[in-house]
Amino acid sequence: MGFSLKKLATGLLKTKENLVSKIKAAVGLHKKIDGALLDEIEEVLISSDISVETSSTIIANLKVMVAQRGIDSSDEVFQLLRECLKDLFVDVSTEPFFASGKKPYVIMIVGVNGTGKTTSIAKIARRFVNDGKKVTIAAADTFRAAAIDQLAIWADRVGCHLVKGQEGGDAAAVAYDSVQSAIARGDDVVVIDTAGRLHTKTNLMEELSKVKRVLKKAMPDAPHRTLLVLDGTTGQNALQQVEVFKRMLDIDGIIVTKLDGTAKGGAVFSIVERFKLPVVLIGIGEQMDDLDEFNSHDFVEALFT
Ligand SMILES: Nc1nc2c(ncn2[C@@H]2O[C@H](COP(=O)(O)OP(=O)(O)OP(=O)(O)O)[C@@H](O)[C@H]2O)c(=O)[nH]1
Ligand SMILES: [Mg+2]
Repeated sequence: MGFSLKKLATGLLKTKENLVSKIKAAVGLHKKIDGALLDEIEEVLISSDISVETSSTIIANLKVMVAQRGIDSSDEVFQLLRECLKDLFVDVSTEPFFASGKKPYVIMIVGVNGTGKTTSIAKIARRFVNDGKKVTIAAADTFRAAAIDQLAIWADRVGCHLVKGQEGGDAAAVAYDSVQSAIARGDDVVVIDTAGRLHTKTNLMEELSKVKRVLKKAMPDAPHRTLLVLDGTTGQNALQQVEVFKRMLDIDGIIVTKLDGTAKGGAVFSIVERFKLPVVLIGIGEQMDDLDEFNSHDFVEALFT
């Protein structure tokens, strides 16, 4: 499940360089694990866009580990830190994304504009199609004609159904139709694209809530996933987006895109630690196979090996 370690390490190279090289440098300057070394490591964590709060939690956990195990040589701090970072994910539930008992499996994708919603949808649809599934994608971003056209091009390339409406039309109606027609055709998966920007933020949240409500009329337990897309290059700023969307929409997982283009990948740790929301998928490039399931163990390993 998820990317190979090699591909992941290449995709995360910028974050890896930022985080791990600096920690190595700090460890090189201190023989023992003492307050000075831990302070330096904390600074490095913060500089890789792990929030101040999460960094301080990590260091506190690290201190406990050091004391409990009676470790004092700085060489070992690397291994302990790996464990501490992996521990951040233990309370967060994860279920495989590309397998579901639901038919159709309805996935609603939300997020502010430009974060990578539409291209992630194309990648998701392609993966399901490759797995032999019948897929419908819904152009419920009716705010811009270009958004509908972009999705239509992807549907064509990927080889899946497209349900769309008019520019300026009712997004909830498009979403409803997509599920109804997928049921009628016996499709396995429905992925719904939504607007990232409307005239106001309140409009956007109201529209997205309505899409969600109306979906239930087509299929009572839909959407089975409501995933928020975050642009990895925005680092910790993405935390505010989680805050807003989570409050309004009952988000059940996160997609972090563009991790290939940033040294701020440490933000992933803060998102999980603060909101206890699973990162379900990550994007590490623009090709179709550059989106895959997130695996916390591999994520940490790719950064540290
Ligand atoms: N390098 C890189 N680029 C990505 C990744 N994911 C998406 N992109 C790029 O990000 C840009 C924006 O992606 P879109 O999918 O159009 O974003 P959107 O959220 O649908 O945007 P709006 O419809 O304007 O709200 C595109 O140029 C994508 O190719 C990724 O994982 N890595
Ligand atoms: Mg889009």
